[in-house]
Amino acid sequence: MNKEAKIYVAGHRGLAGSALVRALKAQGYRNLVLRTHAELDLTGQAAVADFFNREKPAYVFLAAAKVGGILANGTCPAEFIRENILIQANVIHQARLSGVKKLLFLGSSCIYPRHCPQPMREEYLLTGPLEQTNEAYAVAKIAGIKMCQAYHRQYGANFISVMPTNLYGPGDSYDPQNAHVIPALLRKFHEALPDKPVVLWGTGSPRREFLHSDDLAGACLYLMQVYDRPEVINIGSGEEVTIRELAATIRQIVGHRGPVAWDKTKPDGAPRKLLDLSRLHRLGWRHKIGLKEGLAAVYAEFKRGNKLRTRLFPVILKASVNQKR
Ligand code: GFB
Repeated sequence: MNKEAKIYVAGHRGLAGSALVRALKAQGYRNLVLRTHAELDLTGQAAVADFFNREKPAYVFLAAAKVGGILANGTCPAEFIRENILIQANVIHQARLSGVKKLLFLGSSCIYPRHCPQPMREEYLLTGPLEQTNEAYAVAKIAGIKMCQAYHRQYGANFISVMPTNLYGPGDSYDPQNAHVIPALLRKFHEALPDKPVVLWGTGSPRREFLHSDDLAGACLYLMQVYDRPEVINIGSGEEVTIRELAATIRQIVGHRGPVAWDKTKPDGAPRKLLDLSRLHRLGWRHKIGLKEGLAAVYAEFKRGNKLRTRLFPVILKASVNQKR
């Protein structure tokens, strides 16, 4: 990828996509093509075909997806499977038709079987049943991987797939019901009242590996330069904690002193999802941002965003009152 190459980042407002744009700009890539959801609905076949015919990007980072935490996955499986399959099918197919030189597809560590040996090696894909809480999302992501591999085999397309572990970072969703665990806990502890327990979900015993989105973006740019094989490649930190340990760390960062309760009627999800990173490390990439450091930075960003919202709120309110007049 030279610095003038036309690069399309699909999903540039999301957690992964926004980090990719920051990393590309920081490395001097000047010719980025970006479209918001309102400008281009990636589930629409004709609109995506038209976009690729007009823009003809040379490189594509496919970071657009419908994503959410454990509860969102459980309550809206139809949306997760439909939207993700449509987005992937449209973007991957049109990328091939319009002559894209290389495409990087972002999968997820939930593609591996629920009872996968740990750490999870790339070759364990499709060796056992999936975790139920996010099966629809995982099946869609597996379809995306298989589509990249099929286009590689049949057409010689240089389409690669990466499997990130659980991500966190700036610009995440903080929706209490739909968010992933890190933004959900940051918000819960931040908004907690001193005498009421903060209610967390499940038993706290599942283990998760977390990676900052800026590290993910660094790895993706690196792999775009050095990796051309159809086999999937894991991206993670190797840093694993239990949800209980994660909660204790976040509680400390936020400075919360009140009680914590665990709602065991909510699902735990996969007991463990630690990625094997041998392939990535052999290629010469390692993460830089430690979990505690990353969490503190994200909490600082969350507080800045909150302040901004509180400051803007009276202005927005006044404007809407004025509009009604
Ligand atoms: O991040 P998370 O929603 O998704 O939840 P998964 C991780 C763990 O945190 C689960 C627990 O064991 C939750 O029960 N948890 C505790 C909480 N309190 C909370 C809370 O307030 N909110 C949330 N969200 N969790 C996702 C998949 O699985 O992983 C996605 O559903 C995707 O499809 C993503 O693959 C990477 O790690 O369980």
